[in-house]
Amino acid sequence: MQRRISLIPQPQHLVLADGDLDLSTLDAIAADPELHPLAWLLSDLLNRGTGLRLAVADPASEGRVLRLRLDGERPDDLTTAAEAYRLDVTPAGVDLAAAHPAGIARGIATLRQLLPPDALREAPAADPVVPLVAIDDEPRLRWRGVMIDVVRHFQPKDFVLKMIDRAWLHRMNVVHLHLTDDQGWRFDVPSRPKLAEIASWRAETKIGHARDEAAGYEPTPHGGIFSVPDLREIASYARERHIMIVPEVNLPGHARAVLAAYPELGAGQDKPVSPTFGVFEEVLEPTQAALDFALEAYTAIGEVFEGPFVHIGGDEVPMTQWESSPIARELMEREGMEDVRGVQAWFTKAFCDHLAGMGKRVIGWDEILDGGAPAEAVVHVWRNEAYVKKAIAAGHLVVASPEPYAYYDHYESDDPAEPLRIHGLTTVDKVAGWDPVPAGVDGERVLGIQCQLWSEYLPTPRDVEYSAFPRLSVLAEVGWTGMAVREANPVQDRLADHLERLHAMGIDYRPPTGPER
Ligand code: TNX
Repeated sequence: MQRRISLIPQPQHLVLADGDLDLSTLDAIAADPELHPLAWLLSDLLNRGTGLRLAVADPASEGRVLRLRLDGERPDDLTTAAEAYRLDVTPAGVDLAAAHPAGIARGIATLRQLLPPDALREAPAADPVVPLVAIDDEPRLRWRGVMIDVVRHFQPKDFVLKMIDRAWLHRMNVVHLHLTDDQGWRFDVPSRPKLAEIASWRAETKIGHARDEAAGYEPTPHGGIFSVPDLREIASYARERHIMIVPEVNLPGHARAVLAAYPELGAGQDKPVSPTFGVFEEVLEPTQAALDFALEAYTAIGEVFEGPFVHIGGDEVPMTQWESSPIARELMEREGMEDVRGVQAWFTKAFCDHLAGMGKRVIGWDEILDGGAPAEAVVHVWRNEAYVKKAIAAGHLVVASPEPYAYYDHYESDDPAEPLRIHGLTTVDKVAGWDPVPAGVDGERVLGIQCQLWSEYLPTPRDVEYSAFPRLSVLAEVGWTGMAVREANPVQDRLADHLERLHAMGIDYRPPTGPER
């Protein structure tokens, strides 16, 4: 019988041979010293799901081993070459080689998918047996991410760690944390104590859909904040798995929570942390005090997460307050700005300069293009693909998250039994058919793709994962393989087998057959 092997994402080259390798017949995991942390992680995961105990040994070990080794000249971080790997499973053992430790991390994810799905459980439930294969693999795109919105509904640290693991299993490499918005501020800046005291809590939350005014309010306060040690733990957890955390501090708009704590940084209205969702006109005033606050927040977050990118948000910034603000007028005159959108550009440039001084690069939502942004800022496109072209024409690199394909707070079908979602319709088939590099676009300018889990209507981790999976699995495929691979071997055909993995990992996914009733 033809053996079936259903990996997601599909590796670029895979040759399956007859027979299996029982990892319990191996002596050890032999690894280069630099790879020992990954080797121990793999050892621990094998132990949990299968009961196997493989010690980590030095690379000179002879005999039958599971070998992890660095091979060839080291590519730069965040290149496709950095994530390339070769995985050979033969009767003699396992050989996983890569030029960069990130490639070893991706190869481990593939090896875990070669095991029986039950090996992904938290206690021994499967034999440590893998098919004999030769895999030669490398992603199509450099940035394959998922955004978690811990603001609209706070999602606890353990859930963030789980999502890092899930991203890892799908060979994704970015977890973007949306940490600040109108409805809350979710990371502690000890020098600004009112962020924890005031901005991280809201007194009530709008029930049902924003449109449904009669639905009323849930009167229970909602909140939460990550302490500095929480953030450090998230940072280390991601680093061990070669996943980049991109922290987002969304300014100068979506600022209701900051302004509830520090009203003097805005135009002076005294309003609470927002209990409703949408776009609000409150923004930071373009004063030195507001800028100092923002830069302090960026310094704090940039120090905790050592990765090269900080997300400055910048979406949906209404200009109404600045239009009538004498302070904004004065700035416009001083800087010779003709358009009030220049005020946002003034913030964007100051954020970019400050973060560049910390050795960081900025990424911001595509609205940063409207008033102009320094060319080194990466543009995170969310509105539609026209902005991919616009951003590239303006000299930027792009991360593509266009709403129709990458927003998993959208409905999954038009079945009225679907749970409440914000709007939209983003089916598995639609995600699977998405080519993130539209015709006529230089693929080198598209850093990659990302899906977004906005949580206005996803109040608990269970809701987030139900809406994320399996669409996120399909998105991982879209970032890893090109259209030719996906046409020859549709990801939908591999999904049923993959759902067994999601189930074993304890993920409460939405069944592709329809919502549960
Ligand atoms: C638009 S995408 C927003 C978010 C919402 C989301 C809901 C973006 C940059 N801004 O504030 O949560 O739509 O789908």
